Amino acid sequence: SEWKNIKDYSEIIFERMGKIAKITINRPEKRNAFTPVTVQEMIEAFNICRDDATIGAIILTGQGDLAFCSGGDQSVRGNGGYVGPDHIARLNVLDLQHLIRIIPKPVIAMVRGWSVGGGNILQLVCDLTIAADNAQFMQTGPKVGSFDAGYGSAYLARVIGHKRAKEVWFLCKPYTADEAFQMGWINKVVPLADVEKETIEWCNEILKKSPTAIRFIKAAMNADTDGVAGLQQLAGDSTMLYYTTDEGKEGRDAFLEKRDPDFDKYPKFP
Ligand code: 2NE
Repeated sequence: SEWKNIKDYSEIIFERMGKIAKITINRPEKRNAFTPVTVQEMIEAFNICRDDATIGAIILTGQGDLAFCSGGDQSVRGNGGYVGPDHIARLNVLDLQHLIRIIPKPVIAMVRGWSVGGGNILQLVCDLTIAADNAQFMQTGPKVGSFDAGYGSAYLARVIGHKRAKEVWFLCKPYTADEAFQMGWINKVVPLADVEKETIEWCNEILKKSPTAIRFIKAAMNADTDGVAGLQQLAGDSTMLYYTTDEGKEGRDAFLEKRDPDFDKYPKFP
């Protein structure tokens, strides 16, 4: 089996192989730096994955061996954000971070080469990260006049600890794949030639598990770290399940039939 194109885009590649989707940032000449267009295309592709019941896992990666993503394209950075064809300066990568967090399917970052700046935050917000042994991880914000004080800082501190997270941001130094692994920043390091095979194996292992169980585990961890917004996701998943029960349907049916609901017949679990 091989990757099959799902939809054509200008700055990403969007493919699938069976139940696994792969979104590839395709600007290797810029170390896969993203523009508002790249981000908008990724948002659309992730939403397609979200709605497609036949997709169970999503890989996010960058084209080529040199970089996963080098963050926002500094050549289109304008006054207040990154500027696309609509001439509006925006930070739409924050919407993408949030989407990766809330999409109820596992998202796995596959990192070859540099993972830098806003690109490294995309790696961070993915559920799991498999890195090639040539991967390097770095935040550059304070060097290039930028910062991510959201997931990029507060959530990074949850993942690697406060001292380490401050070190990453204050010094802006690169970390090898092995160092990132030691910090708990990423899940596994494999030889460059094996990284896609390994990532697909992890996807296939997850795909054998109950998708609803995976969904709730992801939502529960978000609830713990994302406050009311995280709780909303877990609550929404509960509502979804409740809507599938006879008890939930009785409430809807009684309303539509203009009668009192009879909830007595449903079990009251301990
Ligand atoms: C990524 C890195 C370390 C790679 O270094 P190297 O030596 O392998 O490649 P080189 O020669 O620096 O890059 C190759 C080409 O890609 C461009 C370069 O300018 C160069 O172009 P040419 O000279 O060949 O024309 N390029 C690389 N990264 C780019 C970028 N982000 N924007 C525009 N062009 C880029 C090295 O390239 C590097 O350090 N890149 C910059 C990393 C960076 O500072 N990113 C922005 C962080 S801020 C951010 O992402 C952000 C945020 O903080 C908050 C919200 C949203 C975004």
